[in-house]
Amino acid sequence: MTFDIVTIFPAMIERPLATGILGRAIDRGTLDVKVRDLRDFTTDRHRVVDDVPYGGGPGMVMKAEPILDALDAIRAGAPGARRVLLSPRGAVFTHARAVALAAEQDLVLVCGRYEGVDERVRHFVDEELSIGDYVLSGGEAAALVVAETVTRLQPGALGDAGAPTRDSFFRGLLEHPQYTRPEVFQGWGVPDVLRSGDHALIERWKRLMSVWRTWQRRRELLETADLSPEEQKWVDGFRQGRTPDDYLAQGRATHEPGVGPPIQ
Ligand code: 9D3
Repeated sequence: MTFDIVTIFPAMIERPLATGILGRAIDRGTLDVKVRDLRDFTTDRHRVVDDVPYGGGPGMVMKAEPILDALDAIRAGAPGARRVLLSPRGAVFTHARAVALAAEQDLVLVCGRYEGVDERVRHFVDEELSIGDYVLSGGEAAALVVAETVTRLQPGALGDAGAPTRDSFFRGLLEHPQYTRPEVFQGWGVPDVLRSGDHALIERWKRLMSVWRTWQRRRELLETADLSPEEQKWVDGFRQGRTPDDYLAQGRATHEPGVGPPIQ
């Protein structure tokens, strides 16, 4: 896959891309990223990329022409690339959109700055994406979010053999609690079930806690989550005031669904 990222701040993009999963994908040759300095596509002595807004108002607007010239130059190397404008007015980027973008061969990510981008740029991109309802100073952080999310979805991008399958198993639920050593930290223990060695029970506990967490923190996700009949039964129970304890009663090693109070 290739990414062409158009920005006036290449340095905001370069180091993060060279790090972690993205960096490894680049090193392995499965990902090629070109960061394009928008100012390289200006033709004036001062390399101007912005101008005052028609109709007045605060701040500056990004000019269309340098962006279009950058898109034309990129088309030479990646003719069919999908063009994405990162914009606070775009559709919100979700896992589903990431899956769609991950199926593309080439992506162009255009980062806006200032108060926004000349509206006519919209006619030359395939979609506009926002990463959420909060204000960034520009599209660079958003482009990194999209690049990392899409790269993770590429086959073989993750070192751990189990992780990619888990990702494609994304079911719209929050994760269960996780623990590592020590067994007691500052008086807080680890649920006994996780140390029971009973793998079927552990898997059931993980699913139950995943549904419970989602019920407690992101209830709206359960409307669209991909639930098994047993998981749906748990949700119905939570709706009637039941808690994970009610479902762990049989065959359970301890009384703790999650973390208990501090112990001596
Ligand atoms: C004062 C005018 N702003 C109203 C909130 C408009 C505005 C223009 C440009 C706000 C932010 C930006 C810069 N942001 C982005 O380019 C951006 C963004 C974001 O701010 N939030 C979430 N996703 C994205 S993607 C690009």
